Amino acid sequence: MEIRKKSASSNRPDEWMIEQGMAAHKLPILDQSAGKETIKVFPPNPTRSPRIKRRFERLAIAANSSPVNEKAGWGIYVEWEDYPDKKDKAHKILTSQTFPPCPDFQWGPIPGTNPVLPGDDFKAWHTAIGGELASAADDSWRTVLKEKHPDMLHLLQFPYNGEPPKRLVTSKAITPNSLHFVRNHGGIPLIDPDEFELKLDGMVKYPKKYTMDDLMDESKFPRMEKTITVQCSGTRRIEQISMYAGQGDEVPQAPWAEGAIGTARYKGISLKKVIKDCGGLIKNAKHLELYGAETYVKDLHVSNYVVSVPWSKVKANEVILAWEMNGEPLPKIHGYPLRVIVMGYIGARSVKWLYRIKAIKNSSLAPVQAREYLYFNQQVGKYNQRPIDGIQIQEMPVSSAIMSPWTNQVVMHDGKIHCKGWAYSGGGRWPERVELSADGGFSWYAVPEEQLSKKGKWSWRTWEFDLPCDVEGWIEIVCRCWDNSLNTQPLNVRAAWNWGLHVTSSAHRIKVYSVNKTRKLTQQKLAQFEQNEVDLAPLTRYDPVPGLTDEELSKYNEAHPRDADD
Ligand SMILES: Nc1nc2c(c(=O)[nH]1)N[C@H]1C(S)=C(S)[C@@H](COP(=O)(O)O)O[C@H]1N2
Ligand SMILES: [Mo]
Repeated sequence: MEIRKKSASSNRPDEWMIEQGMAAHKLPILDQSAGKETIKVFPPNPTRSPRIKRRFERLAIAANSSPVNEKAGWGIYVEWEDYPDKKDKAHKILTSQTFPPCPDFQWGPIPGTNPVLPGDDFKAWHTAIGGELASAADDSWRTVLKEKHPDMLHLLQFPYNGEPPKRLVTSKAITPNSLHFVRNHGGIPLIDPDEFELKLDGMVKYPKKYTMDDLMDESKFPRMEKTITVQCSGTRRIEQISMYAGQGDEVPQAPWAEGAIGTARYKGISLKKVIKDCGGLIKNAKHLELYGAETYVKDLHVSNYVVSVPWSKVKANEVILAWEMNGEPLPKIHGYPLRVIVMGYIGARSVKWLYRIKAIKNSSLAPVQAREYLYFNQQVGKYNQRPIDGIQIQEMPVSSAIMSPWTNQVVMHDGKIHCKGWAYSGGGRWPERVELSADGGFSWYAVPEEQLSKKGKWSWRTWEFDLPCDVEGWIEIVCRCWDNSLNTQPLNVRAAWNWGLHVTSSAHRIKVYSVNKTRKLTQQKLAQFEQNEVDLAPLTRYDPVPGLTDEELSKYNEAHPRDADD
Protein backbone atom coordinates (compact mmCIF):
# COMPACT_ATOMS: atom_id res chain seq x y z
CA MET A 1 0.00 0.00 0.00
CA GLU A 2 1.21 3.43 -0.82
CA ILE A 3 1.88 5.81 2.06
CA ARG A 4 -0.08 8.99 1.58
CA LYS A 5 2.00 12.02 0.89
CA LYS A 6 2.06 14.59 3.68
CA SER A 7 0.69 17.30 1.40
CA ALA A 8 -2.46 15.27 0.70
CA SER A 9 -3.78 15.98 4.19
CA SER A 10 -5.81 19.10 4.70
CA ASN A 11 -5.43 18.88 8.46
CA ARG A 12 -3.27 21.32 10.29
CA PRO A 13 -0.35 19.65 12.10
CA ASP A 14 -1.97 20.46 15.44
CA GLU A 15 -5.43 19.25 14.29
CA TRP A 16 -5.85 16.80 17.18
CA MET A 17 -4.91 19.42 19.80
CA ILE A 18 -7.26 21.92 18.21
CA GLU A 19 -10.15 19.48 18.02
CA GLN A 20 -9.66 18.54 21.66
CA GLY A 21 -9.72 22.17 22.82
CA MET A 22 -6.09 22.09 23.95
CA ALA A 23 -5.04 25.12 21.94
CA ALA A 24 -8.32 26.95 21.97
CA HIS A 25 -6.70 30.32 21.32
CA LYS A 26 -6.23 29.08 17.74
CA LEU A 27 -9.82 27.93 17.38
CA PRO A 28 -11.95 29.83 14.87
CA ILE A 29 -15.21 31.39 15.96
CA LEU A 30 -18.21 29.58 14.59
CA ASP A 31 -21.02 31.95 13.66
CA GLN A 32 -24.32 30.09 13.43
CA SER A 33 -26.60 33.10 13.64
CA ALA A 34 -29.15 33.72 10.88
CA GLY A 35 -28.42 30.39 9.25
CA LYS A 36 -24.77 31.31 8.64
CA GLU A 37 -21.92 28.90 9.06
CA THR A 38 -19.22 31.47 8.57
CA ILE A 39 -15.95 30.73 10.19
CA LYS A 40 -14.02 33.75 11.34
CA VAL A 41 -10.41 33.21 12.15
CA PHE A 42 -9.35 34.52 15.49
CA PRO A 43 -7.37 36.57 16.39
CA PRO A 44 -7.48 39.18 13.66
CA ASN A 45 -4.25 40.77 12.47
CA PRO A 46 -3.61 43.67 14.86
CA THR A 47 -1.58 45.75 12.38
CA ARG A 48 -3.20 49.06 11.57
CA SER A 49 -3.68 50.32 8.05
CA PRO A 50 -0.65 52.43 7.03
CA ARG A 51 -2.85 55.48 6.56
CA ILE A 52 -4.27 55.37 10.11
CA LYS A 53 -0.83 54.58 11.45
CA ARG A 54 0.66 57.66 9.82
CA ARG A 55 -2.08 59.81 11.29
CA PHE A 56 -1.36 58.50 14.77
CA GLU A 57 2.34 59.03 14.27
CA ARG A 58 1.75 62.67 13.42
CA LEU A 59 -0.35 63.05 16.56
CA ALA A 60 2.41 61.50 18.62
CA ILE A 61 5.06 63.78 17.23
CA ALA A 62 2.79 66.74 17.95
CA ALA A 63 2.37 65.44 21.50
CA ASN A 64 6.09 65.97 22.04
CA SER A 65 6.38 63.02 24.43
CA SER A 66 8.57 62.36 27.49
CA PRO A 67 6.76 63.50 30.61
CA VAL A 68 9.28 65.14 32.90
CA ASN A 69 8.86 64.55 36.58
CA GLU A 70 8.62 67.88 38.29
CA LYS A 71 9.22 66.60 41.81
CA ALA A 72 12.74 66.20 43.20
CA GLY A 73 13.37 63.06 45.25
CA TRP A 74 10.51 61.18 43.59
CA GLY A 75 11.76 58.62 41.07
CA ILE A 76 9.53 56.64 38.66
CA TYR A 77 6.71 59.03 39.48
CA VAL A 78 4.73 61.04 37.01
CA GLU A 79 1.74 63.07 38.10
CA TRP A 80 -1.09 62.34 35.69
CA GLU A 81 -4.28 63.12 37.55
CA ASP A 82 -3.60 66.86 37.77
CA TYR A 83 -2.71 67.14 34.08
CA PRO A 84 -5.38 65.86 31.66
CA ASP A 85 -3.37 67.28 28.74
CA LYS A 86 -0.37 65.19 29.67
CA LYS A 87 -2.63 62.12 29.85
CA ASP A 88 -3.90 62.87 26.34
CA LYS A 89 -0.37 63.18 25.03
CA ALA A 90 0.63 59.84 26.50
CA HIS A 91 -2.48 58.28 24.99
CA LYS A 92 -1.50 59.62 21.59
CA ILE A 93 1.98 58.17 21.95
CA LEU A 94 0.52 54.80 22.88
CA THR A 95 -2.02 54.72 20.06
CA SER A 96 0.53 55.71 17.42
CA GLN A 97 2.48 52.46 17.57
CA THR A 98 1.84 48.75 17.43
CA PHE A 99 2.86 47.05 20.64
CA PRO A 100 3.43 43.38 21.50
CA PRO A 101 0.05 41.74 22.09
CA CYS A 102 -1.07 40.53 25.50
CA PRO A 103 -0.01 36.86 25.58
CA ASP A 104 -2.70 34.22 25.73
CA PHE A 105 -1.87 32.38 28.92
CA GLN A 106 -5.28 30.81 29.46
CA TRP A 107 -6.00 28.90 26.26
CA GLY A 108 -2.46 28.36 25.17
CA PRO A 109 -0.05 26.55 27.45
CA ILE A 110 1.30 28.58 30.41
CA PRO A 111 5.08 28.96 29.93
CA GLY A 112 7.22 26.86 32.28
CA THR A 113 9.55 29.77 33.05
CA ASN A 114 10.22 32.01 36.05
CA PRO A 115 9.18 34.79 35.42
CA VAL A 116 6.19 33.04 33.89
CA LEU A 117 5.15 36.09 31.84
CA PRO A 118 7.56 38.91 30.91
CA GLY A 119 5.02 41.73 30.49
CA ASP A 120 6.44 42.80 27.13
CA ASP A 121 3.48 45.04 26.37
CA PHE A 122 3.76 46.96 29.66
CA LYS A 123 7.52 47.29 29.21
CA ALA A 124 7.09 48.66 25.69
CA TRP A 125 4.37 51.13 26.77
CA HIS A 126 6.65 52.51 29.49
CA THR A 127 9.55 52.83 27.09
CA ALA A 128 7.35 54.57 24.54
CA ILE A 129 6.07 57.14 27.06
CA GLY A 130 9.69 57.72 28.03
CA GLY A 131 11.00 60.19 30.60
CA GLU A 132 10.78 58.87 34.15
CA LEU A 133 9.14 55.69 32.95
CA ALA A 134 11.77 54.55 30.45
CA SER A 135 13.84 52.92 33.19
CA ALA A 136 10.90 51.64 35.27
CA ALA A 137 10.98 47.99 34.15
CA ASP A 138 14.72 47.43 34.71
CA ASP A 139 14.73 49.43 37.88
CA SER A 140 11.74 47.60 39.38
CA TRP A 141 13.26 44.23 38.59
CA ARG A 142 16.42 45.25 40.47
CA THR A 143 14.26 46.05 43.49
CA VAL A 144 12.58 42.64 43.23
CA LEU A 145 15.95 40.90 43.26
CA LYS A 146 17.10 43.00 46.19
CA GLU A 147 14.03 42.81 48.40
CA LYS A 148 12.38 39.50 47.68
CA HIS A 149 13.31 35.95 48.63
CA PRO A 150 15.21 34.08 45.90
CA ASP A 151 12.52 31.38 45.90
CA MET A 152 9.68 33.71 44.92
CA LEU A 153 7.57 32.59 41.97
CA HIS A 154 7.49 35.50 39.55
CA LEU A 155 4.19 35.36 37.70
CA LEU A 156 4.77 38.59 35.84
CA GLN A 157 8.11 40.34 35.58
CA PHE A 158 6.73 43.79 34.84
CA PRO A 159 4.62 45.14 36.44
CA TYR A 160 5.97 42.81 39.09
CA ASN A 161 3.56 40.18 40.42
CA GLY A 162 5.00 37.38 42.53
CA GLU A 163 4.04 34.89 45.22
CA PRO A 164 5.94 32.50 47.50
CA PRO A 165 6.04 28.79 46.64
CA LYS A 166 3.49 26.65 48.47
CA ARG A 167 5.93 25.30 51.04
CA LEU A 168 6.70 28.85 52.17
CA VAL A 169 3.21 30.40 52.04
CA THR A 170 2.24 29.15 55.50
CA SER A 171 5.62 28.20 56.94
CA LYS A 172 5.07 31.04 59.44
CA ALA A 173 1.78 32.55 60.69
CA ILE A 174 3.34 36.00 60.14
CA THR A 175 4.74 36.18 56.60
CA PRO A 176 8.36 37.39 56.46
CA ASN A 177 8.59 40.56 54.34
CA SER A 178 10.78 38.93 51.73
CA LEU A 179 8.15 36.25 51.17
CA HIS A 180 5.03 38.44 51.17
CA PHE A 181 3.35 38.34 47.78
CA VAL A 182 3.63 41.44 45.63
CA ARG A 183 1.10 42.82 43.22
CA ASN A 184 2.01 45.87 41.18
CA HIS A 185 0.23 47.67 38.35
CA GLY A 186 3.27 49.67 37.26
CA GLY A 187 6.89 50.47 38.09
CA ILE A 188 8.08 50.79 41.68
CA PRO A 189 8.38 54.49 42.64
CA LEU A 190 11.53 55.49 44.51
CA ILE A 191 10.54 58.15 46.99
CA ASP A 192 12.97 59.96 49.28
CA PRO A 193 11.19 60.12 52.66
CA ASP A 194 12.71 63.56 53.33
CA GLU A 195 11.02 64.86 50.21
CA PHE A 196 7.81 63.01 50.91
CA GLU A 197 4.56 64.87 51.09
CA LEU A 198 1.02 63.59 51.51
CA LYS A 199 -1.65 65.86 50.13
CA LEU A 200 -5.10 65.74 51.66
CA ASP A 201 -7.68 67.63 49.64
CA GLY A 202 -11.11 67.53 48.07
CA MET A 203 -14.14 67.77 50.33
CA VAL A 204 -12.35 68.36 53.64
CA LYS A 205 -12.69 71.56 55.63
CA TYR A 206 -8.98 72.48 55.61
CA PRO A 207 -6.96 70.84 52.85
CA LYS A 208 -3.43 70.17 54.12
CA LYS A 209 -0.06 68.69 53.30
CA TYR A 210 1.88 66.41 55.61
CA THR A 211 5.51 65.35 55.75
CA MET A 212 6.53 61.97 57.21
CA ASP A 213 7.56 63.82 60.40
CA ASP A 214 4.10 65.37 60.69
CA LEU A 215 2.44 61.96 60.37
CA MET A 216 4.85 60.42 62.88
CA ASP A 217 4.20 63.16 65.45
CA GLU A 218 2.70 61.14 68.29
CA SER A 219 1.34 64.20 70.03
CA LYS A 220 -0.95 64.64 67.04
CA PHE A 221 -1.58 61.14 65.78
CA PRO A 222 -1.63 58.15 68.15
CA ARG A 223 0.14 55.08 66.76
CA MET A 224 -1.68 51.98 65.68
CA GLU A 225 -0.22 48.51 65.28
CA LYS A 226 -2.11 45.47 64.00
CA THR A 227 -1.65 42.05 62.48
CA ILE A 228 -3.42 42.16 59.14
CA THR A 229 -3.84 39.75 56.26
CA VAL A 230 -3.80 41.27 52.79
CA GLN A 231 -5.37 39.08 50.15
CA CYS A 232 -5.55 39.79 46.45
CA SER A 233 -8.91 39.06 44.86
CA GLY A 234 -6.93 37.07 42.29
CA THR A 235 -5.75 34.47 44.84
CA ARG A 236 -6.28 30.94 43.46
CA ARG A 237 -7.32 32.33 40.06
CA ILE A 238 -5.53 29.46 38.33
CA GLU A 239 -8.41 27.17 39.35
CA GLN A 240 -10.92 29.35 37.52
CA ILE A 241 -8.62 29.62 34.49
CA SER A 242 -8.20 25.84 34.39
CA MET A 243 -11.95 25.43 34.28
CA TYR A 244 -12.94 28.08 31.71
CA ALA A 245 -10.99 30.87 30.09
CA GLY A 246 -12.10 34.32 31.22
CA GLN A 247 -10.80 37.83 30.70
CA GLY A 248 -7.11 37.51 29.96
CA ASP A 249 -5.18 40.74 30.56
CA GLU A 250 -1.98 39.80 32.28
CA VAL A 251 -2.00 42.44 35.03
CA PRO A 252 -5.68 42.53 36.00
CA GLN A 253 -6.00 38.74 35.56
CA ALA A 254 -2.53 37.51 36.64
CA PRO A 255 -2.65 33.69 36.99
CA TRP A 256 -2.17 33.47 40.77
CA ALA A 257 -2.03 30.27 42.75
CA GLU A 258 -2.70 30.15 46.51
CA GLY A 259 0.07 32.52 47.56
CA ALA A 260 -1.47 35.91 46.77
CA ILE A 261 -2.17 36.33 50.47
CA GLY A 262 0.13 37.33 53.29
CA THR A 263 0.00 38.44 56.90
CA ALA A 264 2.11 41.11 58.56
CA ARG A 265 2.21 43.40 61.55
CA TYR A 266 1.69 46.96 60.30
CA LYS A 267 2.44 50.13 62.24
CA GLY A 268 1.10 53.58 61.44
CA ILE A 269 -1.84 55.84 62.21
CA SER A 270 -5.57 55.79 61.63
CA LEU A 271 -6.64 57.71 58.51
CA LYS A 272 -9.64 58.92 60.49
CA LYS A 273 -7.39 61.03 62.71
CA VAL A 274 -5.81 62.70 59.69
CA ILE A 275 -9.23 63.52 58.24
CA LYS A 276 -10.20 65.02 61.63
CA ASP A 277 -6.98 67.03 61.56
CA CYS A 278 -8.20 68.51 58.29
CA GLY A 279 -11.36 69.67 60.05
CA GLY A 280 -13.37 66.64 58.90
CA LEU A 281 -15.38 66.06 55.75
CA ILE A 282 -17.65 68.72 54.32
CA LYS A 283 -21.13 68.54 52.83
CA ASN A 284 -21.93 65.07 51.66
CA ALA A 285 -18.47 63.65 51.14
CA LYS A 286 -18.69 59.88 51.58
CA HIS A 287 -15.60 58.36 50.00
CA LEU A 288 -11.85 58.81 50.18
CA GLU A 289 -9.95 58.53 46.96
CA LEU A 290 -6.44 57.13 47.49
CA TYR A 291 -3.62 57.89 45.02
CA GLY A 292 -0.55 55.74 44.40
CA ALA A 293 2.44 57.34 42.67
CA GLU A 294 3.17 54.89 39.85
CA THR A 295 1.80 54.87 36.33
CA TYR A 296 -0.85 52.38 35.31
CA VAL A 297 -1.66 51.80 31.65
CA LYS A 298 -5.16 50.59 30.91
CA ASP A 299 -6.61 50.46 27.38
CA LEU A 300 -3.66 52.64 26.30
CA HIS A 301 -4.74 55.36 28.75
CA VAL A 302 -2.38 56.32 31.55
CA SER A 303 -3.26 57.19 35.13
CA ASN A 304 -1.86 56.99 38.62
CA TYR A 305 -3.07 54.03 40.71
CA VAL A 306 -6.32 55.35 42.18
CA VAL A 307 -9.08 53.60 44.16
CA SER A 308 -11.49 54.64 46.92
CA VAL A 309 -12.84 53.46 50.26
CA PRO A 310 -16.06 54.53 51.96
CA TRP A 311 -15.85 56.98 54.86
CA SER A 312 -17.74 54.47 57.05
CA LYS A 313 -14.72 52.16 56.84
CA VAL A 314 -12.33 55.01 57.68
CA LYS A 315 -14.55 56.19 60.53
CA ALA A 316 -14.36 52.74 62.14
CA ASN A 317 -10.53 53.14 62.39
CA GLU A 318 -10.11 50.27 59.93
CA VAL A 319 -7.91 52.13 57.46
CA ILE A 320 -4.26 52.59 58.48
CA LEU A 321 -1.60 54.77 56.95
CA ALA A 322 1.36 52.47 57.55
CA TRP A 323 5.12 53.00 57.38
CA GLU A 324 6.30 49.86 59.13
CA MET A 325 5.87 46.19 58.20
CA ASN A 326 6.94 43.51 60.69
CA GLY A 327 9.12 45.95 62.64
CA GLU A 328 10.97 47.25 59.57
CA PRO A 329 10.42 50.32 57.41
CA LEU A 330 8.08 49.38 54.55
CA PRO A 331 10.13 47.70 51.81
CA LYS A 332 10.23 49.77 48.61
CA ILE A 333 8.25 47.11 46.81
CA HIS A 334 5.48 47.28 49.43
CA GLY A 335 4.92 51.03 49.21
CA TYR A 336 7.79 52.92 50.89
CA PRO A 337 7.57 55.33 52.54
CA LEU A 338 3.80 55.25 53.14
CA ARG A 339 0.95 52.96 52.19
CA VAL A 340 -2.65 52.36 53.07
CA ILE A 341 -3.82 49.15 54.71
CA VAL A 342 -7.57 48.61 54.58
CA MET A 343 -8.43 45.87 57.05
CA GLY A 344 -10.52 42.99 55.77
CA TYR A 345 -10.89 44.44 52.25
CA ILE A 346 -9.57 43.19 48.94
CA GLY A 347 -5.84 44.03 48.64
CA ALA A 348 -6.47 46.43 45.75
CA ARG A 349 -7.67 49.15 48.17
CA SER A 350 -4.46 49.07 50.22
CA VAL A 351 -2.69 51.68 48.10
CA LYS A 352 1.12 51.66 48.08
CA TRP A 353 3.32 54.74 47.47
CA LEU A 354 0.43 56.87 48.73
CA TYR A 355 0.83 60.55 47.91
CA ARG A 356 -2.65 61.98 47.92
CA ILE A 357 -6.03 61.45 49.56
CA LYS A 358 -9.04 63.24 48.16
CA ALA A 359 -12.44 63.34 49.83
CA ILE A 360 -15.18 62.82 47.25
CA LYS A 361 -18.91 62.26 47.11
CA ASN A 362 -19.19 58.91 45.37
CA SER A 363 -17.00 55.92 44.76
CA SER A 364 -14.04 56.81 42.50
CA LEU A 365 -14.39 56.70 38.72
CA ALA A 366 -10.71 55.74 38.34
CA PRO A 367 -10.35 52.55 36.27
CA VAL A 368 -9.07 50.30 39.06
CA GLN A 369 -12.06 51.19 41.23
CA ALA A 370 -14.80 51.58 38.61
CA ARG A 371 -13.82 49.16 35.82
CA GLU A 372 -11.76 46.44 37.44
CA TYR A 373 -12.16 44.24 40.49
CA LEU A 374 -15.78 43.74 39.54
CA TYR A 375 -17.61 40.54 40.26
CA PHE A 376 -19.97 39.78 37.41
CA ASN A 377 -22.86 37.42 37.26
CA GLN A 378 -21.77 34.26 35.44
CA GLN A 379 -24.29 34.48 32.65
CA VAL A 380 -24.06 38.18 31.83
CA GLY A 381 -21.49 37.25 29.18
CA LYS A 382 -18.51 39.03 27.77
CA TYR A 383 -20.39 41.10 25.22
CA ASN A 384 -23.05 42.37 27.62
CA GLN A 385 -20.85 43.50 30.44
CA ARG A 386 -21.07 47.02 31.75
CA PRO A 387 -19.22 48.17 34.86
CA ILE A 388 -22.59 48.74 36.57
CA ASP A 389 -23.36 45.01 36.32
CA GLY A 390 -20.43 44.00 38.51
CA ILE A 391 -20.35 44.05 42.29
CA GLN A 392 -17.42 46.18 43.46
CA ILE A 393 -15.27 43.83 45.49
CA GLN A 394 -14.56 45.33 48.91
CA GLU A 395 -14.86 42.92 51.88
CA MET A 396 -13.36 39.52 51.11
CA PRO A 397 -15.44 36.39 51.67
CA VAL A 398 -14.34 33.36 53.69
CA SER A 399 -11.78 31.21 51.94
CA SER A 400 -9.06 28.60 52.51
CA ALA A 401 -6.36 26.63 50.72
CA ILE A 402 -4.29 23.47 51.09
CA MET A 403 -0.53 24.10 50.81
CA SER A 404 0.53 20.47 51.28
CA PRO A 405 0.18 17.95 49.69
CA TRP A 406 0.09 19.18 46.09
CA THR A 407 -2.38 18.25 43.43
CA ASN A 408 -1.49 15.08 41.48
CA GLN A 409 1.05 14.15 44.14
CA VAL A 410 1.55 10.54 45.24
CA VAL A 411 1.33 10.47 49.05
CA MET A 412 2.49 7.45 51.08
CA HIS A 413 1.12 7.39 54.58
CA ASP A 414 0.11 5.23 57.52
CA GLY A 415 -3.61 5.88 57.31
CA LYS A 416 -3.44 9.64 57.78
CA ILE A 417 -2.36 12.27 55.30
CA HIS A 418 -0.63 15.25 56.85
CA CYS A 419 -2.14 18.43 55.38
CA LYS A 420 -1.22 22.10 55.81
CA GLY A 421 -2.81 25.34 54.71
CA TRP A 422 -4.45 28.66 55.48
CA ALA A 423 -7.96 29.95 56.13
CA TYR A 424 -9.14 33.53 56.03
CA SER A 425 -12.26 35.66 56.14
CA GLY A 426 -12.55 39.36 55.38
CA GLY A 427 -14.63 42.18 56.83
CA GLY A 428 -13.50 41.63 60.44
CA ARG A 429 -14.64 38.01 60.51
CA TRP A 430 -12.20 35.21 61.24
CA PRO A 431 -11.92 31.46 60.71
CA GLU A 432 -13.70 29.60 63.50
CA ARG A 433 -13.46 26.14 62.01
CA VAL A 434 -11.42 24.55 59.25
CA GLU A 435 -12.67 21.24 57.87
CA LEU A 436 -11.02 18.68 55.64
CA SER A 437 -12.48 15.88 53.61
CA ALA A 438 -10.64 12.95 52.03
CA ASP A 439 -13.65 11.85 50.00
CA GLY A 440 -14.37 14.80 47.78
CA GLY A 441 -16.49 16.63 50.33
CA PHE A 442 -18.94 14.04 51.62
CA SER A 443 -17.58 13.65 55.13
CA TRP A 444 -15.61 16.31 56.97
CA TYR A 445 -13.12 16.32 59.82
CA ALA A 446 -12.66 19.49 61.85
CA VAL A 447 -9.08 20.62 62.46
CA PRO A 448 -8.63 20.73 66.26
CA GLU A 449 -8.33 24.26 67.68
CA GLU A 450 -4.73 23.61 68.88
CA GLN A 451 -3.68 22.99 65.30
CA LEU A 452 -4.84 26.37 64.08
CA SER A 453 -2.72 29.47 64.60
CA LYS A 454 -4.08 32.20 66.90
CA LYS A 455 -7.32 33.94 65.98
CA GLY A 456 -7.29 37.59 65.04
CA LYS A 457 -10.04 39.84 63.83
CA TRP A 458 -8.13 40.84 60.68
CA SER A 459 -5.89 37.89 60.04
CA TRP A 460 -5.78 34.44 58.54
CA ARG A 461 -5.17 31.25 60.50
CA THR A 462 -2.64 28.73 59.35
CA TRP A 463 -3.34 25.08 60.16
CA GLU A 464 -1.97 21.52 60.04
CA PHE A 465 -3.94 18.29 60.25
CA ASP A 466 -3.54 14.51 59.99
CA LEU A 467 -6.45 13.64 57.73
CA PRO A 468 -7.66 10.04 58.15
CA CYS A 469 -7.64 8.23 54.81
CA ASP A 470 -8.24 4.52 54.43
CA VAL A 471 -8.41 4.23 50.66
CA GLU A 472 -5.63 3.53 48.25
CA GLY A 473 -6.06 5.23 44.88
CA TRP A 474 -7.04 8.63 43.58
CA ILE A 475 -8.80 10.72 46.17
CA GLU A 476 -9.89 14.30 46.34
CA ILE A 477 -8.91 16.23 49.45
CA VAL A 478 -11.14 19.21 50.10
CA CYS A 479 -10.73 22.03 52.54
CA ARG A 480 -13.35 24.51 53.67
CA CYS A 481 -13.62 27.11 56.39
CA TRP A 482 -16.49 28.41 58.52
CA ASP A 483 -16.05 31.92 59.84
CA ASN A 484 -17.45 33.31 63.08
CA SER A 485 -20.61 34.44 61.26
CA LEU A 486 -21.09 30.85 60.00
CA ASN A 487 -20.32 31.81 56.44
CA THR A 488 -18.72 29.02 54.48
CA GLN A 489 -17.32 28.45 50.99
CA PRO A 490 -19.16 27.33 47.84
CA LEU A 491 -18.28 23.69 47.22
CA ASN A 492 -16.95 23.96 43.70
CA VAL A 493 -15.22 26.43 41.40
CA ARG A 494 -18.02 26.48 38.83
CA ALA A 495 -20.50 27.72 41.45
CA ALA A 496 -18.59 30.99 41.75
CA TRP A 497 -16.81 31.18 38.39
CA ASN A 498 -16.89 34.71 36.98
CA TRP A 499 -15.59 36.41 33.85
CA GLY A 500 -13.05 38.59 35.67
CA LEU A 501 -11.78 35.43 37.42
CA HIS A 502 -11.93 37.13 40.83
CA VAL A 503 -12.36 35.73 44.33
CA THR A 504 -11.85 32.00 43.89
CA SER A 505 -13.32 31.31 47.30
CA SER A 506 -14.76 27.85 46.68
CA ALA A 507 -13.63 24.92 48.83
CA HIS A 508 -10.08 24.07 47.79
CA ARG A 509 -9.88 20.69 46.06
CA ILE A 510 -6.74 18.75 45.28
CA LYS A 511 -6.37 15.33 43.64
CA VAL A 512 -3.94 13.09 45.42
CA TYR A 513 -2.90 9.49 44.82
CA SER A 514 -3.10 7.91 48.24
CA VAL A 515 -0.79 4.96 49.01
CA ASN A 516 -1.94 3.55 52.34
CA LYS A 517 0.90 1.60 53.96
CA THR A 518 -1.40 0.12 56.61
CA ARG A 519 -2.64 -2.18 53.84
CA LYS A 520 -0.86 -5.52 53.81
CA LEU A 521 -0.63 -5.87 50.03
CA THR A 522 0.82 -2.39 49.78
CA GLN A 523 3.45 -3.18 52.38
CA GLN A 524 4.46 -6.36 50.56
CA LYS A 525 4.63 -4.61 47.24
CA LEU A 526 6.73 -1.75 48.54
CA ALA A 527 9.09 -4.28 50.15
CA GLN A 528 9.43 -5.94 46.72
CA PHE A 529 10.31 -2.61 45.15
CA GLU A 530 13.02 -2.19 47.74
CA GLN A 531 14.41 -5.71 47.28
CA ASN A 532 14.58 -5.28 43.54
CA GLU A 533 16.02 -1.80 43.85
CA VAL A 534 13.30 -0.45 41.63
CA ASP A 535 12.24 3.19 41.78
CA LEU A 536 8.72 3.93 42.93
CA ALA A 537 8.10 6.61 40.36
CA PRO A 538 6.42 7.32 38.12
CA LEU A 539 3.07 6.04 39.24
CA THR A 540 1.80 5.89 35.67
CA ARG A 541 4.13 3.20 34.32
CA TYR A 542 3.25 -0.49 34.07
CA ASP A 543 4.09 -2.56 37.16
CA PRO A 544 7.90 -2.87 37.16
CA VAL A 545 7.91 -5.61 39.81
CA PRO A 546 6.02 -8.67 38.60
CA GLY A 547 3.05 -9.59 40.75
CA LEU A 548 2.36 -13.33 40.58
CA THR A 549 4.62 -15.75 38.69
CA ASP A 550 3.17 -17.69 35.73
CA GLU A 551 3.16 -20.77 37.95
CA GLU A 552 1.14 -19.09 40.65
CA LEU A 553 -1.24 -17.69 38.04
CA SER A 554 -1.85 -21.05 36.41
CA LYS A 555 -2.46 -22.69 39.79
CA TYR A 556 -5.00 -20.04 40.57
CA ASN A 557 -6.72 -20.43 37.21
CA GLU A 558 -7.12 -24.17 37.79
CA ALA A 559 -8.76 -23.60 41.13
CA HIS A 560 -10.83 -20.66 39.87
CA PRO A 561 -11.63 -21.10 36.17
CA ARG A 562 -12.07 -17.75 34.41
CA ASP A 563 -15.20 -18.81 32.48
CA ALA A 564 -18.51 -20.15 33.56
CA ASP A 565 -19.43 -23.21 31.48
CA ASP A 566 -23.09 -23.62 32.49
N1 LIG B 1 0.04 52.05 44.34
C1 LIG B 1 -0.38 50.78 44.25
N2 LIG B 1 -0.98 50.22 45.29
C2 LIG B 1 -1.41 48.94 45.23
C3 LIG B 1 -1.26 48.18 44.05
C4 LIG B 1 -0.61 48.79 42.96
O1 LIG B 1 -0.41 48.18 41.91
N3 LIG B 1 -0.19 50.08 43.09
N4 LIG B 1 -1.76 46.89 43.99
C5 LIG B 1 -2.86 46.60 44.90
C6 LIG B 1 -3.25 45.21 44.93
S1 LIG B 1 -4.24 44.67 43.68
C7 LIG B 1 -2.92 44.39 45.97
S2 LIG B 1 -3.49 42.81 46.04
C8 LIG B 1 -2.06 44.87 47.07
C9 LIG B 1 -0.87 43.96 47.24
O2 LIG B 1 -0.05 44.45 48.25
P1 LIG B 1 1.44 43.95 48.36
O3 LIG B 1 2.08 44.08 47.03
O4 LIG B 1 2.08 44.75 49.41
O5 LIG B 1 1.35 42.48 48.78
O6 LIG B 1 -1.58 46.17 46.84
C10 LIG B 1 -2.53 47.06 46.31
N5 LIG B 1 -2.00 48.39 46.31
MO1 LIG C 1 -5.08 42.60 44.24
